[in-house]
Amino acid sequence: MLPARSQFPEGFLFGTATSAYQIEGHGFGGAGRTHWDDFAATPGNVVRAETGARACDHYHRWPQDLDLIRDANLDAYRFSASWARVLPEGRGTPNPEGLDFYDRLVDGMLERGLKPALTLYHWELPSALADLGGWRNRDIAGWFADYTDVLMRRLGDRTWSVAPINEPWCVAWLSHFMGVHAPGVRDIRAAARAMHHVLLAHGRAIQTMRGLGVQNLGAVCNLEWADPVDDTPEAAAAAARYDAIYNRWFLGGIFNGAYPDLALEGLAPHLPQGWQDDMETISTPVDWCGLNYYTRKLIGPDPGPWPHFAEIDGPLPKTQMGWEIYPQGLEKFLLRCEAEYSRGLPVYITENGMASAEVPVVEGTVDDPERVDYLALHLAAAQRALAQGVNLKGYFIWSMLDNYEWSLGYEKRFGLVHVDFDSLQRSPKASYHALARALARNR
Ligand code: IFM
Repeated sequence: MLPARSQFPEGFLFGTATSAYQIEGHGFGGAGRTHWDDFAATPGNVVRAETGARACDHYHRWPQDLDLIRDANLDAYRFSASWARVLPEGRGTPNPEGLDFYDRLVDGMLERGLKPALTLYHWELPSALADLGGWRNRDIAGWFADYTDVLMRRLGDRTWSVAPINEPWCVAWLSHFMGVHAPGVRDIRAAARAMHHVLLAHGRAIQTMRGLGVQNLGAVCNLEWADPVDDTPEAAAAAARYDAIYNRWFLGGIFNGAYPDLALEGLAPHLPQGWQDDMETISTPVDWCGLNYYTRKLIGPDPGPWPHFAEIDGPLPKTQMGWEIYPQGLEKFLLRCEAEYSRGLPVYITENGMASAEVPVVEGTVDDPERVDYLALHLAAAQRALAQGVNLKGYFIWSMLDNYEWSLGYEKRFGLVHVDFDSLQRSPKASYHALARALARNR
């Protein structure tokens, strides 16, 4: 059972999150090509070579989707804008239809009493900028600031909050070192540069929005708790290195203006010259900190080149993603964040949720008790952190709709609402109904 709204502090926000490429249908409305279209068109990168061309067709069905969010008794909707929908070439002439779309979408949220929580970049880089080196090219910070300016001149008077970049670890490490996401590069020098440029772009966007007077600006990082696989000093060192690269690099850069030594030991030789001079821009003050949390990893040493760590399959129950369910990690991160990074700023859990296997729709709904359990366990972790003094202000569930799970295509289902990807019919799952009951305001 999910805890009721009344079991959280007055004003605690509940929301749900999605992203543009995963739900909108990128083939509509004059959006430009993105590196995800290119990545998916390359054999072996994405399950069944699926793309976001149609996705959930949210581009045309957004009124229905916003109604569903309102009717779940949620307070806020975390969504992203697509850079290539706003600027099809990444720079230059905006696409008026794209700007109109986001304009209507934000108004649609306000009309339904939902707070618009905007993310400027959730991974679909315009191909024209990928051609120029994408996140490897330092100029991306300026291109991103210009895009921010175009979009926020249009929306900035009505957004409730804005975060420049969703999950910088995925933009940089997952995509340029592990090669799992677009552009599918596996190269330490590219990774180091992307790790730095993604934060420089974040800082430039914050400064641009401050200049425009846009309110309530934050940063959203994804975190994974790292536990050593055994009691050896080698495993402890490997887990600490994993933690430095995955978690501490981004929070450290944004909130403390410093990168962790354990990550610099391998990345510093590959960073652009004079990177230290950018730390002031990167740590431009923000108003809140967003944490995306799903799982932990068991880490052991690896004899290969730096960073000398390997992920080891863990023993805990897992979601459809193969991710261990470990709510304790969320509590520990909230405490760490408060003590070492956000230090009293409002903190939001900006993503948490699970994928579960497809279950047939029966009488308009889907039975997903495992999702209710997962959410209840993580909400309990959030309550424990609140009781220990963390300035936690809200919780967003990933995701509203089943959607395009990147290189895993459409078969990993994270939604509170089931989507039939043939008919595009939406069917609220049992977890959606449980949430609506728990969040009802006058129970
Ligand atoms: O689907 C993704 C989302 O795009 C970013 N955060 C994690 C989710 C689940 O993998």
